[in-house]
Amino acid sequence: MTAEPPVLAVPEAKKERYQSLRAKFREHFHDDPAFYARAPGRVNLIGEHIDYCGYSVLPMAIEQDIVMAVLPDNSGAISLVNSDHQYDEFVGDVKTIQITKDEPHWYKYVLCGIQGVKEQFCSSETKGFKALVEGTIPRSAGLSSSSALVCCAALAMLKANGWTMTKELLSEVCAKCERYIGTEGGGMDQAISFTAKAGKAKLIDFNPLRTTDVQLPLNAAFVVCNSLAEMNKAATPHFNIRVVECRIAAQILAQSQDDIKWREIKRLGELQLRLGVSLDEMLELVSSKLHIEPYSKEEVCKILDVSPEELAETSLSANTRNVENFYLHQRASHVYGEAKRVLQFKVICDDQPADALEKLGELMNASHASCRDLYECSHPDLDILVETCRKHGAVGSRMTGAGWGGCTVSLVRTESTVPLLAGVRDDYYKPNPAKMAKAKEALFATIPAGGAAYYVFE
Ligand code: ADP
Ligand code: NG1
Ligand code: MG
Repeated sequence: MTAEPPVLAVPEAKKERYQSLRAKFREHFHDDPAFYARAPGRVNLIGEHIDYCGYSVLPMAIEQDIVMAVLPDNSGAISLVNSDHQYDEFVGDVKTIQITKDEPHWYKYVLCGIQGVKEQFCSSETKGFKALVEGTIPRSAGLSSSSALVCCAALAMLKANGWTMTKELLSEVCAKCERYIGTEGGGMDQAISFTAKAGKAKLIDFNPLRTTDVQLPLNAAFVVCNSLAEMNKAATPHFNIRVVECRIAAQILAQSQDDIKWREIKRLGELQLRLGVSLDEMLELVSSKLHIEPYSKEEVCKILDVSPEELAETSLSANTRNVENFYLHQRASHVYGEAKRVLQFKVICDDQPADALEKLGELMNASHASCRDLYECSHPDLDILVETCRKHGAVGSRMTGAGWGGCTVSLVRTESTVPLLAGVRDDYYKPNPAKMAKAKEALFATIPAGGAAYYVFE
């Protein structure tokens, strides 16, 4: 995986959309775009909230994407307009980008991508660009619209300057620069957006980043249902609280070991590597060393022998400084259990036993239960949706993405897709006119789509 994102001809089926983007670009900028950049969203099949702990995840890209029509600007100006007029226009300069962690305005995700690329190339003549941005990924719904926006902006910035980077480096750069928005995410979303291959899911390993194609069973289909409960991850501390709980759990477990300095440990995965033991042994360690009752900040400080100010330095982030209770047993149990389920999922896909679908479905159901009960990142509507999907034929169903709203992903036998879609439409969307009005975009079957690329008209 050392290739750069490809330059492709706009496919026949997409010409109308790209022509319409070109028309909107002309209308706004009175010029033609030079190229188009596209980055897809993703649906995570299994491995939730474990990428930032260092564990492998198993997502696939979806057809829905962010596309930018782009024209380089030698003056260094960045001019952004969104085809969705709820988003304000933005004008700035590439030399003076500032990404504050207060309000997560849409254009800040674009600036993250630009800044990430800019940092890789020390040039005194950095170009900016004009871009018309259009997205079809449901927003704040766990399908990674934020990362698609960051990745697409990075592509635009690269090509506007005549620079190149491999997909692998882009994945790492974009994972890092999306954190400028304030969330301490892992690297799953950016890696799948850049490296996805049509028809395949991917196992993504971190440190170092590595991706492996996963062949899903041929009779397996996936259905995504958006609960329509929105959750912007950068606008609340929920996401970072989980990151911090995992970090403190790893540090307290490290403190219980004679030969490990807890300050050297930031992730649950690092601790397992240092101990050189299995995930089952890590689960036993959690059970024996971490109590079920929440830890108060005072107790954490006492165990680690630090002041609250020092804890803020070693373990907390800007928006989690005031958190007083940490559910360490539950969060660490989820992470080690979920990491194990990802590996089991991959083995089933590789071996394809006769009952592969049932086995994969069981793992997805167990993942949902763990997200709901141990990680507490589900939402009542997501719990209703997974039940509804199972009632209408899903062999497995779970929340996907960060949660607290957003989407479910359900595994279904290919021939049961249509009845599942119809049943969920009737039970979940139809009784509520506001939901029903959005059902077309909210409820869809999906197959593994291709990764980020540049497009040009031939
Ligand atoms: P997710 O990545 O799960 O969709 P996030 O909370 O991480 O959710 O990011 C959602 C944010 O990304 C939105 O609030 C918006 O700022 C930005 N965003 C996503 N898609 C678009 C788009 N098409 N146009 C403008 N901003 C977008
Ligand atoms: P979403 O839900 O797409 O914002 C976030 C993180 C992922 C991962 C998942 C939970 C970012 C950019 N994305 O995704 O890295 O941790 O939650 O599995 O922070
Ligand atoms: Mg996101």
